[in-house]
Amino acid sequence: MQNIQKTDKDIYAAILAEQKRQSEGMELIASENYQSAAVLEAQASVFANKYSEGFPGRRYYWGQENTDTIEQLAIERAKEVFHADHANVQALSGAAANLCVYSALMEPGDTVLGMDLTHGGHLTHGAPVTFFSKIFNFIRYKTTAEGKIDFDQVRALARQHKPKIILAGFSAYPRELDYKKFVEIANEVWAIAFADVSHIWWFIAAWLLKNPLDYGFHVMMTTTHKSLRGPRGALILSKGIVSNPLKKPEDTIENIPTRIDRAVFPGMQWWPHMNTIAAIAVALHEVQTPAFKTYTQQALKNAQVVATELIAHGYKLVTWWTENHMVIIDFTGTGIDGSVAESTLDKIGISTSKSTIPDDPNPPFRPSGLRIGLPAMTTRGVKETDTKKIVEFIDHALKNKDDEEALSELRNKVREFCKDFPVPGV
Ligand code: DSN
Repeated sequence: MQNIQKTDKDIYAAILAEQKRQSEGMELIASENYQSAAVLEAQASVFANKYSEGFPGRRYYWGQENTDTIEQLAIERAKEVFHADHANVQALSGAAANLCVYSALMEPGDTVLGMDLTHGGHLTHGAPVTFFSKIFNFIRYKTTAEGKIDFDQVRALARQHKPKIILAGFSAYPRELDYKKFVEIANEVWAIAFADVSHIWWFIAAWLLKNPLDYGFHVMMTTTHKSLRGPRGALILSKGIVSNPLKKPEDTIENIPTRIDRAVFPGMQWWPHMNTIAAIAVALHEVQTPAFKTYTQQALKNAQVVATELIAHGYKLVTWWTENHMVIIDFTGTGIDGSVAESTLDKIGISTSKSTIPDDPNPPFRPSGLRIGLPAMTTRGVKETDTKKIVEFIDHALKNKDDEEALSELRNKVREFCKDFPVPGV
């Protein structure tokens, strides 16, 4: 950073301060992770200088021989990793990608059946506060009181509302999804099956969780900055000929890839960020290494150690287990809520995120749950024994939440612990 240091002291100071914050703190927000030095280099490359609207071989400006190379590599790598017939790598984020998928496959007013935000779904799956929900009609399925998806309800809502899209995907759900059941229901009502696997795609890439595209899903989306450890962007992946869910002869499934590309450009986004696409290609290359598989296996072990240890310390968990990288503590009846837990842990340098639980008796800004995720700390090298220590830090902090002295002592211990686990790229 010699150049920023010389030209912009304020931003340089802020970058150093953020490096210190990240290094001295423990990142347990389930959607956060660290990009490798190679990914950061690709993002900071000269591809940031180029306008490249269009797709490889079909651009509007000249000088695209190198942008075509990187985008084609990103596409080919994404298709290989995800068993997809088509990949669009241009979406600027997960939210933009979801909007592109909706607009590619539906008309305004059409219906999407997705998971309720307060039961683990995502804002962009139709939360009433979003602009998306003014354009499309979102119907929401929920989980049972035990926290698992209620497929009887999914089927009943699908029969009643005849959605164009049935969406499987979540932001706070610690279990694997039953894609076969989703596809059965989608086929029954002639809906497109769309999976948002942003949180879990790394397990899919490493064959630790099922790939929705192998189970008859038509479209799948993932962000690239969570477990992929790539830049902030998204991939939209789809299959070739599977069935004809849109019913009109001109709308065969072969058109889904074309519709998605058109929805991204010229429909919604116009200019791709080529430096981001270069970094996505680098991250996808990293995913294809044996080290990445070892990383995902370790993350799963770490998350399961957190679940076991929290239960041993007397905590209640949504579904009492995890099959992915996240654990959700249910604080109901304990006199504490997710918001208090989040701010208490922040005081000792541990970042987590409050979360609703199924049928949460509390409002969303003060929900009863806390989501803890292991992707970032696993990237920094924590193993099972370290993970047990992390649970002890959490437990001590929550049991001493009003004791500032105890919290300050714990803050120092967390800082010491973090010294053994450096942040990549710092
Ligand atoms: N912000 C992400 C999460 O925490 O799940 C989702 O976009």
